[in-house]
Amino acid sequence: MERILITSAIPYINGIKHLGNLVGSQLPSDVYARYMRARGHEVMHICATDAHGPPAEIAAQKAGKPVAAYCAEMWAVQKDLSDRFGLGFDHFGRSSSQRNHSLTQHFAGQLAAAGLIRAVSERQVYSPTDGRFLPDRYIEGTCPNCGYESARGDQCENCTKQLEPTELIDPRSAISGATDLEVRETTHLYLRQSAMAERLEHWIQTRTDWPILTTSIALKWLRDGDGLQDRGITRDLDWGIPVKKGTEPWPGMEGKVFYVWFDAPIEYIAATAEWADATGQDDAAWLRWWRTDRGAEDVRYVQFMGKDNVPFHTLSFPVTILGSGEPWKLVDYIKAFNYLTYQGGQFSTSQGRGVFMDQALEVQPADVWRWWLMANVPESSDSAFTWEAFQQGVNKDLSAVLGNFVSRVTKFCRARFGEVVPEGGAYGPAEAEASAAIDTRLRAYEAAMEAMEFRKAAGELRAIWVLGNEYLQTAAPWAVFKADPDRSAAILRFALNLIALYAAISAPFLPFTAQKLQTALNLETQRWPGTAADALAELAGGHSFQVPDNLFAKITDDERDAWQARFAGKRAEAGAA
Ligand code: B3M
Ligand code: ZN
Repeated sequence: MERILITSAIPYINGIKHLGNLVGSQLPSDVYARYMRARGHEVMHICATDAHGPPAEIAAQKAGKPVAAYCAEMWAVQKDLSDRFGLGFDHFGRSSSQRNHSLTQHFAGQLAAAGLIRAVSERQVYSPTDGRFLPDRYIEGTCPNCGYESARGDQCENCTKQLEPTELIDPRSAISGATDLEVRETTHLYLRQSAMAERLEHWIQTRTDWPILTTSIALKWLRDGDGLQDRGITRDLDWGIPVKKGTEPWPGMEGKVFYVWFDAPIEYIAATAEWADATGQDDAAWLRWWRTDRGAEDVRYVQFMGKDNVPFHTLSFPVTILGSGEPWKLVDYIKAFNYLTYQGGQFSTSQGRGVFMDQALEVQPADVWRWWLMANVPESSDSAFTWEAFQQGVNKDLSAVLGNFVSRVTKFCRARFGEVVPEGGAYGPAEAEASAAIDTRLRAYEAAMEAMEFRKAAGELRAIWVLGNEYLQTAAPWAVFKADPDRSAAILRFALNLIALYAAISAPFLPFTAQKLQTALNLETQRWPGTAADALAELAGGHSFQVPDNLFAKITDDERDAWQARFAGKRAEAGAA
């Protein structure tokens, strides 16, 4: 038994996440966590909302709410959706927690003591009317390139040109519309990442088991251009974690907060502490996951994220960890994902393009989405969501294969033998052959899951479902029933055992369906199968069951077209900022 710490990139608080976000970290992380738990490992599975940064402030302002209240509300919305998608985190925290305040300030203090922080004086736009410095995206004006009147200080949304706030014509504050903007001096703290470049490169080079996608992104940022840049870790904002040196004030830094990307990964640790608090445990309970001097030396730590998050997890966060000089756990393996595209374009939160988590559940149950998304997870390259592909995948794999198998077996059994595992007959060569084939696939499925090759794993799982259908088709219990009812009984007993096996091994991908099957079969626990032959002899004759409701409805062409039309445009502003 191993101890495995699993974290998923923490989604920004501003708005409901789309399916591209979901499949890029939280969903695969859940599938992996469920699998590892099912294999008997001790798992700590952590996620949270990323509560800070200008997007949170802007979204709150749009919603006309104080930012803390807005974040509390959106946290509840995201937590609810996370539950409804079956994402089984041990704790779904928030980066604005008191734990994260303390830990972030603690790390900053440690880094300062190690000489890894320097103060830099900068010139930045200040708005006397608003009484604050304005981040680039809080400044609006006319685009010098295309004349668009609501261009932002960092980029023009209309022509996509990257801008400096000083290039805008007639600049104004996006908060108040004030035009009396001026440039003022302000001091910020910089993390001396450059001083850690060699240590980082050595650490990355020795991670020989990392996937190429992760290592190549990390090394690119480490070596390209001028190498690893020092990074500003403070901002002139109201909303965020106040800059402190541990518990002490930081002279000159009054009224400033830490940069969102400084405190967000620390929330992985803080959320584990929040978990201990929420479950009434002491510090030792979470430190044994995070401190190698407090029991975490044998923990394997795996992170899940989209590829755009890789630099922050291979460079910035490790600088924080290593630079602290304390024995915090470093990540052992980073699983990064490419992008899912939507109908030939991009999923986009800002443009409301694609399908969002709440909408998805209005048209299909969570397991259907979980299956399709994981069977098409953008692992080695981007992958494409289209409504045609979704319809095809769902109908073929779930409805025609798994759903159909369960329905035929349970209904035929009920009709001929009642809702009870039939007793007569014995397994013969057909069952031995099916067991052997399933065994081979099962081991391949396990190997793919261990290696976090989820697309391949989904393929193996599908192949195991298919083997059941093929067995049933050939054994044909309905055809032999009249002449040889005992043989028919043995076939159904084997097939009902297959359903129990499917419940166990499908649970990481289809937790709700697995639960339904488990209930229908009156199984108390879901045990991971050893050999297929053993597993398929587990349910003995006489064990009662109930025919479950149809597991998956076939998606009709009309439904597909209706959804495609419904999700063709921009989502109405419902929490999406
Ligand atoms: N919130 C970006 C994202 O959701 C960011 C991840 C933080 S992980 C510490 O993609
Ligand atoms: Zn423009």
